[in-house]
Amino acid sequence: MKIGVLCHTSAGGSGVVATELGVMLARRGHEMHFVGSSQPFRLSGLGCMNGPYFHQVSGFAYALFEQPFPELATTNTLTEVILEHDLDLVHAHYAIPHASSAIHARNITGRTRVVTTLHGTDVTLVGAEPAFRHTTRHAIEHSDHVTAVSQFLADETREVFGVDRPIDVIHNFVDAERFVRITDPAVRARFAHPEEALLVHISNFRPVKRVQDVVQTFARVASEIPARLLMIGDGPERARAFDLAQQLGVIGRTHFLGSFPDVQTVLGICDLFLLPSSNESFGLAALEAMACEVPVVAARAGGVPEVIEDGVTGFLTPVGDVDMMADAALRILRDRELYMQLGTNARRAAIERFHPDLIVPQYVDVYNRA
Ligand code: GMT
Repeated sequence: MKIGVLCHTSAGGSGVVATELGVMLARRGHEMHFVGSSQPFRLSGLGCMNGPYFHQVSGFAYALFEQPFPELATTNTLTEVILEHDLDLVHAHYAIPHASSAIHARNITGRTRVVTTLHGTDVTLVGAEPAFRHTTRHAIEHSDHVTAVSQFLADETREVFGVDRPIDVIHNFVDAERFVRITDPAVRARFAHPEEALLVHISNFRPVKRVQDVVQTFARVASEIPARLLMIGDGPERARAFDLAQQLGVIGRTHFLGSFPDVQTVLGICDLFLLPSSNESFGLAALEAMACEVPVVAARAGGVPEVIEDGVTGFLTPVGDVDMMADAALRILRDRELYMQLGTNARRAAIERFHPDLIVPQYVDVYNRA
């Protein structure tokens, strides 16, 4: 099949899923064409001889315009790609603006079909805002096919937008060959002493991620056992998290590593992943940790219980309860047998429930139906 892909290109789960899926489909012989203002964050280094191909959106600045029109420019470039490459369909990741642009390009060309995947904040946060609710609802209603990354998100979409259309639930997946435990002590020694527990958090540091809960939880853990924290990612809450780590006296043991695409080079040395989000449609970063045999302590929010089984692959705690989160973390880190068991279970779940060989064919099936 010839497939166009629209996604957010900066660091973020939906762009990561779009990229990983595009790469998997290219390896399976599909012709993948990404269209965007810049190359997706994780795409460099992952492609192969057969793509995915990347088409840069061409913009046009004109003094009369108060703001550029990125959606129209995307629609226009996508239209060119549909016509030049005779695309069978466009897969839009995130309802707005991508599904809207794809629908517009479909209407212009009178060809192609639009499959939209809802990822989370496009429904729970941004799309539900009065500023976007009509355009988001239109994008969901007028896509040829809609998928959601969790049952929670599919249900939430129907409730928030009152839409009554089929939404296929297709969970996210993880490449379990790339995301593995790293046993080389030299890699771990770059971040922690052998006796220290290594905790990690990865996100785009938006308010919904509650990164201050990560720091508070870590401070409680570090007051009981030798430990370090890796904070991977960047975003508006980073400075507040940094200040809090200073206030709580744990800045010397907290490493803000910034944002980088190949997180598997670090995840596999960690002992525990913290995910305290107030809402999370799925929690892809937690799944990537699980594949690396890293147990997760997460807030019981949104679709997270569809990924993490409480007491089996990690622990779930109420949103905002940092004491409980720290207790759960300490329970795991103090009990070697429990830690090993949870880590083993986590990787097994990642392989048995979220392997690309299980998930990618579900998308191909949706494409065929569309
Ligand atoms: O994590 C984010 O806030 C980024 C966001 C995105 O759209 O890029 O992530 C959402 O999509 C991911 C991939 O499907 C999910 O794993 C995340 O749970 C979801 N984030 C939220 O629901 C907050």
